[in-house]
Amino acid sequence: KRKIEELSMWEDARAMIRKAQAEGIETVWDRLEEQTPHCRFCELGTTCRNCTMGPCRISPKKGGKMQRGVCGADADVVVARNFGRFIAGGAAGHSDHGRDLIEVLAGVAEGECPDYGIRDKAKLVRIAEELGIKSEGRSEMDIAGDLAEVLFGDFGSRKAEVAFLKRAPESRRETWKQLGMTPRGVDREIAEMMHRTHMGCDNDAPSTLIHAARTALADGWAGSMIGTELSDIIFGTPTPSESTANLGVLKKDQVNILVHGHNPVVSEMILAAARMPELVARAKDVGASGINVGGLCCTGNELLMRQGIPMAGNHLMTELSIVTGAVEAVVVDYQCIMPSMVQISGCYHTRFITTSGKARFTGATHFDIHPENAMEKAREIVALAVDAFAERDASRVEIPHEPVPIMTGFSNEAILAAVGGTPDPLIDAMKRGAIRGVVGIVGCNNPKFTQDSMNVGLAKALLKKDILVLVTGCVTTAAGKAGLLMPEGAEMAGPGLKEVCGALGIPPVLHMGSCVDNARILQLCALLAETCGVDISDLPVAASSPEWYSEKAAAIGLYAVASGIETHLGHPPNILGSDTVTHLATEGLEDLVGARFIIEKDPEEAAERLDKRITAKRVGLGWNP
Ligand code: NFS
Repeated sequence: KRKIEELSMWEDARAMIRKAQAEGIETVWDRLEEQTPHCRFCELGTTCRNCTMGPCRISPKKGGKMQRGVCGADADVVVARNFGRFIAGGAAGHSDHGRDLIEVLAGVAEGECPDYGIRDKAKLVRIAEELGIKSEGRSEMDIAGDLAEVLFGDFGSRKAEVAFLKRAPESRRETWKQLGMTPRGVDREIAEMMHRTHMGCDNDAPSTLIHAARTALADGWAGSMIGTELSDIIFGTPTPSESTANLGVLKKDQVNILVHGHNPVVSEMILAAARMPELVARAKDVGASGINVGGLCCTGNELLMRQGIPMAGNHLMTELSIVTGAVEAVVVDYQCIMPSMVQISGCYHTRFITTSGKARFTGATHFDIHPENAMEKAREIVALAVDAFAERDASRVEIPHEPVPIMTGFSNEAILAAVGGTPDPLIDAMKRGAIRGVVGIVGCNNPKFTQDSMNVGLAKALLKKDILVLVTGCVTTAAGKAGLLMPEGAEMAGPGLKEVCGALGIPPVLHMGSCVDNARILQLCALLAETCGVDISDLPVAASSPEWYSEKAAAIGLYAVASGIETHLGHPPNILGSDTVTHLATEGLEDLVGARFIIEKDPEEAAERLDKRITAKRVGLGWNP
């Protein structure tokens, strides 16, 4: 059995794991132990359940029995098919999220969603113009309607390429064209991935992988990018602000509501309802001093970036947040929500509330929220949470420790504004080596790792090498808890980065948002490449997802690599059963798209390898290494 210290690097997590154990509450780590050892065939990616002649498994022993499934598929084909479907799942998640924002925008334009509006009018006009929609002399609602129309079109089958693809450098688009990797439509690429991996279709591993990359690119340059840009238009483009993080953000004397999931469409309404005087008064009536809304995972990131709400935690803190006994309600939309949270909520007075028809949980209280009725439902939900406060058992409340301060809100717009409006000062700082490179550390927690040890270890190792770190998703709270999201964190950086951060008053690790907001990083890379007159793969930039777990994270990794950004993973996807697929991912892709995956579980070693790439790219650009 692993010691508590091996499960998480954080004191707030360890305290809650101890409390859960004392109270007999099962957590993700208990279930991982029960599931270990995992099925070896599944780990290698060599099980196939795509038809009922099987299920089949391919033996890792070369030359022996079971080298092919009943249909004749070998390990390469089975692994590639499984990986392709894995990517399709991730791309579907981000992209369906993006589509939900188009629906809100369309609803706003038609006057059917009175609870939503256009908070960033300038961005609406700017994006519309970028996509060829005339704005002059037209009403905002007309422009919004046209923008929604164009972006709905990105999901279909009638375009040669998705709209935002033109943001990518010409050279990159040419590479995609040559390889047959140009994403045409989000739903099209995902559906085609499912088709190709049906028995009897794409039986050539590299061909399947190329389409997997195309599907991932549809996510990055359309689904996710639409999610980000429209969220900014509807809810406001983030600007730098301060907040706090860790379980200490929960308040003993207040009604605590945690928002969990991904889409700001619901959580923004919950926050607005929680700030309504009549609901605050209702909270006071039940003996609380107010209503406190905290964030978990990516919907937390969305509200942190735009509204500065405190972050209670990342993926592995979600179960533990309820164990504090101080949470009246967890309000979820979709993605990354452990079904076990229903059971854990049931051990306390916590109301577990679902809001999306796409993500129902047996045993939860469901409010069917649509853009048309969102505020009315949000008020009902907050009222329910307030009333639950009366049932809180004070003897079971334990809020671990003081929250730490964090800085957030670094959208591309904010970063460019901070350096004077154009990318040039940033490029100059990179040229002279004050900032030697940029690495986006993104993604999840996975109970197979000591929580956040890789996320934080890698960030710290890179900072020392004067590499600026960008974070999104669940790495945000990790970096925040480690003190890296404050300007003072620059003390941990090398001399060059420390100087730049000091001059600008910014942290050495910049929080850029949720996981769909990795599209911001893509766009930033494209902008840097265009300004330098090179391809994205020529830049001294890289990406990493040290503790990733989800299909979505794999899709992000693949669109990063396919966009020319070398990407480190702390552990491999389930592909090792195929030499062809493994070789392509870790070597062959370099020749095709100018980047590849690095698999490395030691953070220092991973930093070395990313640094090597950055150094080589600096030399290539004629910059001092
Ligand atoms: Ni990203 Fe966000 Fe977190 Fe991982 Fe899940 S919340 S979309 S998948 S676990 S970073």
